[in-house]
Amino acid sequence: MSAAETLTVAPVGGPTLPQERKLATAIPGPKSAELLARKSAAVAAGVGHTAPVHTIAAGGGVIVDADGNSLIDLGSGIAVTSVGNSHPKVVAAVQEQVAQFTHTCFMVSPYESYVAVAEALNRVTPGDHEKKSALFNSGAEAVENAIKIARKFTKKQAVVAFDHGYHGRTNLTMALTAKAMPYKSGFGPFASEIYRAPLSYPFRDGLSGADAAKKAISVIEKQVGADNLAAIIIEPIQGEGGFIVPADGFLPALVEWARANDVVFIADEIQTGFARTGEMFASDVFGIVPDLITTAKGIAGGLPLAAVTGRSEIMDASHAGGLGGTYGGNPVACAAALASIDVFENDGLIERAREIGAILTSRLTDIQARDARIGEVRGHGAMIAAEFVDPETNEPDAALTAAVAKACIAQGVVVLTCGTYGNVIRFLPPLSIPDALLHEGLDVVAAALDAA
Ligand code: PLZ
Repeated sequence: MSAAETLTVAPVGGPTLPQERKLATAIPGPKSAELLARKSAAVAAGVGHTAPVHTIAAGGGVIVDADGNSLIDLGSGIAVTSVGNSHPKVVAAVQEQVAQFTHTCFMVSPYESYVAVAEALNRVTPGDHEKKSALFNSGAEAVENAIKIARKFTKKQAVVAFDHGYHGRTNLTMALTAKAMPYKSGFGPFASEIYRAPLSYPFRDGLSGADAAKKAISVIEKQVGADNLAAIIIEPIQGEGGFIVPADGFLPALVEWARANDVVFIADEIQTGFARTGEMFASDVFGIVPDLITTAKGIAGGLPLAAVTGRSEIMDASHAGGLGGTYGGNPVACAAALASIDVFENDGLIERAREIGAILTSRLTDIQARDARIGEVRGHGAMIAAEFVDPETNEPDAALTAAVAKACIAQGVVVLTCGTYGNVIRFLPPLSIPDALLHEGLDVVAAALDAA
């Protein structure tokens, strides 16, 4: 039985929802419109939304709204519900834990599930060296802590991030993030000692991995200096930046340079982690072993949890009390993570991500073959994107991208855009989506592009 079949017949929670696209009303329907009116009256304007719906249930490959619409989910709440929404094993683990105790603060009186999550992360992350982990609440918090840990270990301060990189919305992570609008504009001043290097972006720079790495290393050596540099942080495949897959050899060359220069190499796998790319981690796709790895999103089936995992000597450099937080490694989130990691490892989800990737890639390249406005289809596993361009000039076409995404949502298919130039549609379906629903979602995308 495939992973998708297992999940669609599961006995509890969201996955028992009918796996269908159904439009009962226009989107938004009246109940969704009512919630959105309350939202604009009560919720800060800075908190946006992609699909104008009042969600009441989700599971398998659908999101159901209060008006009776059933939308195909091709975004997984930004790569979070990879195991599927309300996966039965996650639901059971959470219910059991929530009835036992909800919180003690791990720094006050420790509990087993936190330790078990750390052990699992030390085991499943790339490399067979001795590792340790620390748990946090959000991706941004994990990134902040990875930087703290690297600085403490190296006794150096500078950090290099890359063009198109995304690392979060807190002050330090805004500084690491490349794109001004909407993430940084007006929110400065930003943390100091953050520098930016050029990325390998084969579709736009035409460089080999070796040449792109040479260029990046030259910028780092000339503008920062290895003696000042604590860490390099990079998403092995960029997420918000546009699902940019670096050319072969780029990441290994950076890792090699970092190791030779006592610079901590941090892979931000918050979006790429946990089977998403058809490997447990994207670092495995490129054959690299990072010193530290940040994880979040897919780790706990929708509950807030994040982690930093890495070489024991680096992780142990911080003094006792230097790392932590009230909620980091909350027991309910840890129970969800243990259940999710069990599903990733034992229910064929890596294989399923590859199957989904094969469908996405073949369908999107078919569309590209008859429509030159798709400049590139790229990604790995169930993390695939299409970059939209003006076919004459290759210039990014953000207006077309926005129009296609909007039309898809109106037709009951939730897609997410991304990219520095806003001209990429990314596909991140839950790994529990049935094939038929994925195909139907892509039919809608193709029709929306034809009509645009
Ligand atoms: N690092 C690589 O993808 C989160 C953010 C969406 P948090 N990406 C989605 C938005 O508009 O806020 C992300 C990521 C990578 C860090 C983060 C930050 O993770 O859990 O959102 O803090």
